[in-house]
Amino acid sequence: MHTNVNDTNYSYIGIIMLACLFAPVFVYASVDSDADGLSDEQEIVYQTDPHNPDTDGDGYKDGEEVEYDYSPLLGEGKHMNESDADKDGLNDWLERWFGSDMGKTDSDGDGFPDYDEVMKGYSPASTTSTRLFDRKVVVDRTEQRLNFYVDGVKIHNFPASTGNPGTPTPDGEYHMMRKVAKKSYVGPGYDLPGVTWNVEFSPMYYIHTAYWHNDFGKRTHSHGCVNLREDDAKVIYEYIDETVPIVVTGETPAGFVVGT
Ligand SMILES: [Ca+2]
Ligand SMILES: [Ca+2]
Ligand SMILES: [Ca+2]
Ligand SMILES: [Ca+2]
Repeated sequence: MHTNVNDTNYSYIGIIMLACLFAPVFVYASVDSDADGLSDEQEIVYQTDPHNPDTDGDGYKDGEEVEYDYSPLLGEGKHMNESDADKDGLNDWLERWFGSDMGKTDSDGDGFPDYDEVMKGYSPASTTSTRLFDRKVVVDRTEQRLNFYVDGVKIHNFPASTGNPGTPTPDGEYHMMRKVAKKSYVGPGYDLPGVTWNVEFSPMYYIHTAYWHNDFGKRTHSHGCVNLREDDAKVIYEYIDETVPIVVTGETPAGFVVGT
């Protein structure tokens, strides 16, 4: 007996059709071992347990938590922006936004920490040396806060004290003119030596520390400068440069205190 040519062709076609039918399943299937809505690969990204549908044991599945920006690691109704799994200063929500690894402090392995790269406007997920992200400082006089934005996202929200009603911090858009690590402020009725982390943004107007009070975020307290806590002022001093707009907005509280 000889094999019918047509039969042979049909069986080849059948095999090819079967292969086409199953190939996508084998190639694209994403395994979710614990059926919590996150694939095993995503569980690596979110630092969760791929074999426990509720990693933090708070009654909500890992996948549900991530979908609504809750942390699958912390429980207690905490959001992703309150979790920093690798403790590198960039919370989990920001790591997802900037595409960096929630479990690594130097995601792209270029020697520069994720946090430093983001604060300087570079991508923490790519070794490209081009600055990718716009940055901005916004001083909100109404709320008495200083916010630091990268790529339109608020990285820091520091309590501040701006100028009192009689000597308000002037509104407008500025840029850093110079930095001075330590300087004295002397004027009518005040003599303040050894003030740290000074960033001049308009002639005679600075962002700086203020060791003589602790009213940051609560009330105005200056002759026009923007007062910050020591650690916060140091962050601004370290990461700001001439390319970062400093925008002063809002209204100076008439009664000195926020909300008045
Ligand atoms: Ca899973
Ligand atoms: Ca959970
Ligand atoms: Ca982090
Ligand atoms: Ca890096």
